[in-house]
Amino acid sequence: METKEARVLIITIIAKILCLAVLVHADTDDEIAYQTGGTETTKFGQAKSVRYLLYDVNPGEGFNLRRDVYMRVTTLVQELNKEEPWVLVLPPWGRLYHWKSPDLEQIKIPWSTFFDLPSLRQHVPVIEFEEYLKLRGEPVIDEVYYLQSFKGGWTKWEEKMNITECNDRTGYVQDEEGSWHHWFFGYEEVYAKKFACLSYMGHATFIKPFLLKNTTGRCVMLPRAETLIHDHFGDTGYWRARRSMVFAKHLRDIGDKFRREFLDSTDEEDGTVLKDWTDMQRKHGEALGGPYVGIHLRRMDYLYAREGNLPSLKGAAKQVKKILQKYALEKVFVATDAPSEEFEEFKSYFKKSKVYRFIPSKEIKEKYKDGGVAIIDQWIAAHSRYFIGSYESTFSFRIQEEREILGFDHETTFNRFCPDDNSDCERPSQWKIVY
Ligand SMILES: Nc1nc2c(ncn2[C@@H]2O[C@H](COP(=O)(O)OP(=O)(O)O)[C@@H](O)[C@H]2O)c(=O)[nH]1
Ligand SMILES: [Mg+2]
Repeated sequence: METKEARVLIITIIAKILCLAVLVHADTDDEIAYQTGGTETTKFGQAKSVRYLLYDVNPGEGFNLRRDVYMRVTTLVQELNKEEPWVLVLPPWGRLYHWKSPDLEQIKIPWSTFFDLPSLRQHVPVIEFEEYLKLRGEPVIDEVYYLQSFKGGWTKWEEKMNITECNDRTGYVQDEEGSWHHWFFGYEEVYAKKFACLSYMGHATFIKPFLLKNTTGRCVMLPRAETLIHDHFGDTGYWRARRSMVFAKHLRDIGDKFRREFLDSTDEEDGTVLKDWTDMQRKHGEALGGPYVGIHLRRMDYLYAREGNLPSLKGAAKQVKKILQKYALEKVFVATDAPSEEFEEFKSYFKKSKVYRFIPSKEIKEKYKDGGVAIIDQWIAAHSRYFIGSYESTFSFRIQEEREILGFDHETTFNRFCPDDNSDCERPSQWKIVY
């Protein structure tokens, strides 16, 4: 009798401790946000609270390299989730060097402006920064590790990391109470509790043990995440991440409308109907594309940055005309960052063919900003029968990847403009999709 009572008592105590443990962990209601749904979760494991990974990229980097960094970070998040639940906090978009449109406030832009979040979530758990702030109930980031390269460069590549002093000015400043302040995407109220510089040479997942064992904060931020390199560039994992980065529907719709109205291009006729990315696996050549040549004519800072590797406007027109003839096409769609005078000059070299550029309405520009307009350009260019990109432009690379996903023949995708004095220039590398 006594022993039975004692047993009941012990069981009750254990149950209470377990309950308490869960309560202690669930200090905010964020666990609730990540229930997978359904009531059939009967297995009891150790209750682990969700942790958050936030990152940022070197302020000088453009939109399309940032997309690549996102992919590397998702590889890390996937690996972390094999051990305990981690959610990726999406760094708000803003203050990009190329986003120069006057009268537009281009900060604190959520990812949903540009990408389809449900699609991203089919790859890794993600939330917007503002959602994180709401869930957390306090504008705090627990630990910040500013990634930097090892001082003095390197002669031998090896994976290593070390908390060291900061090589450069980081922009993070500490107040009297010990809190750290920074631009933090324009959220002035946000502060960090801890800050350190982390010299790093390695793949993205090399930091995993450090995050699991050496950090305890609920939210860890990694500025300069471009320091993390791809674990496996171009493999199935790379392409899963890439495929999950589906553009927001409102942007695709605008691009599709333009294709229909000006370029005689519809998905049904062109073989480019989009499916849920997890079910979509199209063979090369299944996509035909709309009856137009799509080009990405990178100008502006590239005229200096890639001097000697870009054609003149006249030279570019000449190369396009050759393709129009070869494929018996009459229309050209131009995605470009060129000012209108340059576009007009380019257009003037065509006598018979029609040359189009997407010009956003005031409303579209205000709603979707320079970033959204650039995506619409990428979307339309990606659906062309034949694409020509600009030398070493990540903007062009992302279009080529989009075409790989859609199922175009390589011949029509991996092409670039040659400089005027070398019409036989090297073709871009062919990063073919794998499933
Ligand atoms: N709308 C539009 N913007 C462009 C185009 N090309 C470049 N840009 C802008 O310039 C930026 C170029 O930076 P980035 O994305 O890093 O590509 P990269 O510099 O060409 O490798 C883009 O993100 C756009 O903001 C274009 O064809 N159309
Ligand atoms: Mg760039």
